[in-house]
Order: sequence, then structure tokens, then C-alpha cells
Amino acid sequence: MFIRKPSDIVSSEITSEEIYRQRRQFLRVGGALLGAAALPVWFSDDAAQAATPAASFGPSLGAIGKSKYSTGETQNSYEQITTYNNFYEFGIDKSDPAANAQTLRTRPWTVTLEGLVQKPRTLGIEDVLKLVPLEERIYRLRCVEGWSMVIPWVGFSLSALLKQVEPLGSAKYVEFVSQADPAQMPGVRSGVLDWPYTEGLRMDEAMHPLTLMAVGLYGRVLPNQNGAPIRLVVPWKYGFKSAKSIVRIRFVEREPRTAWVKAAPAEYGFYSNVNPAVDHPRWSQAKERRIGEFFKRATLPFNGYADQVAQLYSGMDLRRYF
Ligand SMILES: Nc1nc2c(c(=O)[nH]1)N[C@H]1C(S)=C(S)[C@@H](COP(=O)(O)O)O[C@H]1N2
Ligand SMILES: [Mo]
Repeated sequence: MFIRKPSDIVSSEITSEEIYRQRRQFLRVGGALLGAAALPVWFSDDAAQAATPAASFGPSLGAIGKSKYSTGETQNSYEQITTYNNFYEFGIDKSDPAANAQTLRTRPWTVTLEGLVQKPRTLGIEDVLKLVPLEERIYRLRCVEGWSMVIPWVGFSLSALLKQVEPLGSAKYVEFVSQADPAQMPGVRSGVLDWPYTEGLRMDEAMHPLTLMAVGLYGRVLPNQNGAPIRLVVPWKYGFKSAKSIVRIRFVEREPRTAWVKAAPAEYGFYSNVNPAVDHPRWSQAKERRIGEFFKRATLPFNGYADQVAQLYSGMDLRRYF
């Protein structure tokens, strides 16, 4: 697993000196403490990669502005971000999406905006990309399973897309629907979730400037395994709220029942704000392991975005609305 592979050359183009050194260091530390063979798959991106071919480094998205919302924390590598994924439409193992998602056709692609709006529309992905200038947003992503990454997304605030169709006052929530084509997505032929994958946000959450539609990462077109051609990113919520490969956005009056709420209502709630004080019924949420690091770190309320979003939930009992 320490052998230099061709894919390392690709990642070294974009992996900063610092990440590279850190990675070597954790491999040494981990090797000394555990013995290299004992490293579990979540610990070493090399292990995940050994099982799957690395993602090809996609086309550049051109000049991209920086965002004031970016974290300055060390970014995870392109390899880590593109080989350790949850995308159940392509299998349930972390290495499955990178191995299987090449069958997803991302062109032509349309996103339909419908429901309680003045002007329902179906937009081609090319038109969506031209709505507003793209920018880079470096966000933390905290998975409900207890791991996290720092990802340099490329995208734009969801609000820019939602405003296109002039939502009615009666629209209180937004529902997101992912692509679910059994011909392209082997996982959809299984019963692991009630397909299509659906998610939802309250209107004020959806319109919040931090809520991102991502179309790329590391300055490149989004790889299929990360939810190409367009996916949601809600950085203060657990990763599963960030629906991938979105084809439909519905404006509705009532709180939508999401795929994970349907699958396990005692474990996953509609809000799913990152909250170290409210444990998952089967494990603590107090700490997280940043992929590539050895020691766990404390999980922050709202994943560290409390200053920007905590007021959205003032007066709400976050134990009840988990
Ligand atoms: N359609 C769809 N979207 C999804 C998922 C999925 O299985 N299907 N997994 C979610 C989970 S659990 C996480 S943590 C993030 C992972 O995004 P990433 O692979 O880009 O890191 O995607 C989310 N979006
Ligand atoms: Mo997740």
C-alpha cells in the first residue's frame, strides 16, 4: 500500500506540500503503532484505493473565484475525496462508487423545478452552470458515521437556482430528488433504500447563503462518485442531507419524508444538524475522525458553522428535532 502508483502523480499535482507531508507522517505514525497491515480502510486512503481505480482527474472548470465562506483547514486530497464515498446507488462499500459510477450518464442532464412556484421550469445542466459565476467553497463535511473531510467544492448558492422559479409564499420546504435509473445504477436494483434517494430542507435553510449546489471539486468537473453533474452540499448538516446527482427540486408545503427518515426514523431525523450533544441511537456523535488523521477530534455544533446558522433554530428543542 505504500508503493507509488500512477495515480499519486495525478494527486501530487494538486496535493499541497503540507498535505503530502502530513500524509507521509500519519502513515509513519500509523505504521509504527498498529502495523501497516492492521490499518482499517477508513484510516488509509491508500487501502481504499488499492481496491478501486482512482478517479480520472476531470476537466478544469476554468477561472473560479474564492469564497468568504471557505475554511482555511487542511484539505483532504483528491484521492481521498474521490475514493471514499457514500453513494448507495452504486453500492454500499466506500470503494463502490469510485469503482461503479462510471456508468452514470451526466449529459444530457436536466433539473426540474416544480411544485409551489410561479414559474416551474426544467433547466439543462449547461444553463444551470451559467446562472451565476462559480466559486470555490472549502467546506467541512461530517458524515453521520463519524468521519469527516475538508473538500474544496466548486459551485454556487442554491438560492440562485431557487429564485429562478419564483417560489410561492405557501412553499415552506424544498424536496430534492436524485437520479434513480436501475440501468445506470446497480444499487437501485437492490432494496437497500426506497429509491429514488430524496432529501429536504426548510425554505430558510435552502435559501441560506452557505447552502451550496456543487458542480466540481478541486477546480475540476465533479466526478460521478461525488454526485455529478450537480449535488447539494449543506455543510452544517450530516453528509446524507447533501443529495447527489439531483434531477428534481420540488417546492412543498409540508415537511418531506426523506429516504433516510423512511429507512430508519428512530435514527435519522429531518433536520440532521451536526450536533455533538445528541448521540445517534447506536453511537456517540461527540467526536469524528478526519480522513487521513489518526486521532479523533471533537465534533463542533453545526459542524463549526454555528455563527452563521444557529439562529435558524432558535427556540427549537434540537433533541426533539434531530
Ligand atoms: N443520492 C445519494 N446522495 C447521497 C448519498 C447517497 O447514498 N445517495 N450519500 C450521502 C452521504 S451519507 C454522504 S456522507 C455524502 C458523501 O458525499 P461525498 O461522497 O462527496 O463525500 O453524500 C450523501 N449524498
Ligand atoms: Mo454520510
